Amino acid sequence: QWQGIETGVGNTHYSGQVTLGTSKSGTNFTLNDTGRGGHKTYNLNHGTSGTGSLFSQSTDTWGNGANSNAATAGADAAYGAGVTWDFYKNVLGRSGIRGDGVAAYSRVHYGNAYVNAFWDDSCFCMTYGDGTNNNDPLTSLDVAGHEMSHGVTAATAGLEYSDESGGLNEATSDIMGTSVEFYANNPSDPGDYLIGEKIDINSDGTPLRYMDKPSKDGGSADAWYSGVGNLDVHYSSGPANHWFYLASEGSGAKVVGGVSYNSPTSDGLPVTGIGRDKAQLIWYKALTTKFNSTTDYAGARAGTIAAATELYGAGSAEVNAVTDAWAAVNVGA
Ligand code: ASN
Ligand code: ZN
Ligand code: CA
Repeated sequence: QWQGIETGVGNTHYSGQVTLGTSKSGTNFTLNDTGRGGHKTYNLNHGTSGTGSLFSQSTDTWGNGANSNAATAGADAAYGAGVTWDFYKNVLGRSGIRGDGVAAYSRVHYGNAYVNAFWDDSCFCMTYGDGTNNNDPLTSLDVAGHEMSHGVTAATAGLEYSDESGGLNEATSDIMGTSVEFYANNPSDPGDYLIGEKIDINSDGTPLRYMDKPSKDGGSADAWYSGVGNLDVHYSSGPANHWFYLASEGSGAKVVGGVSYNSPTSDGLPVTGIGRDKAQLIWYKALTTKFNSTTDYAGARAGTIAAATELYGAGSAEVNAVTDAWAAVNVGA
């Protein structure tokens, strides 16, 4: 399944031991995944510009799981890019971020103790900081899937990164990043409806965001209100993240993969979930065929209902769940 000219072994920090697509260059191996559009992983070695150097070494075993080994973050990033590629290709039928079969590239060890990761459309590349004390690299699967999905949004709906469309842009990345994490089915980082639970970004073990009840992060909105678009986009994403959880799993208390969730509804009415696979397909179809740069929450409701109607038919359980989940986050007709 993991194609490349060579098949390497990655000893990652977050995802255990994984298989990586690599290449041979002279007597060295490189982190160049030719089976997935030619994705390359570079070591910025604490620089902040250019590409640094392509990971290259004499053996095809990368990293040792510890952050003191520079190739460990490289292995996590290469794995994250590979799983994200496979998710889009195998689940959604999209070949690469732009859909043209061409891979992005990734850079790790950006700056010094830099606590962020970011997608940049101008280089068509993905960059990861090393986190607090250079000890919590931002290279977990959900973060990788989140950031690279910003590229998919830019190549499709083009949701502007402000106001309600900005919240929908962020939510798209959380929805797809979580979907990537579930798709990987990796026992070291099982799928969940939490964002960034592996990277200890708050230095207290808590995740960055919670899709079942977004307000648990102290800033996100659980439901839409007039003015939600004035929040930071990582908080105005809340209602759409919550919609995704509710449409997938339904309301109330539930344990998924060993994690306990308890998702409230703003209208007090229950929502019956249709499962994550259908919810992510509906969101992706809406993103790629219904949304545009200025889509707001009302437009997201209309777009996802239209997408669900095309996929499953008018009056279907899926259309009802999509509609009920929007009502549950205070987005009505
Ligand atoms: N990690 C952040 C994000 O993807 C970077 C940013 O603020 N754009 O949202
Ligand atoms: Zn983002
Ligand atoms: Ca997660």
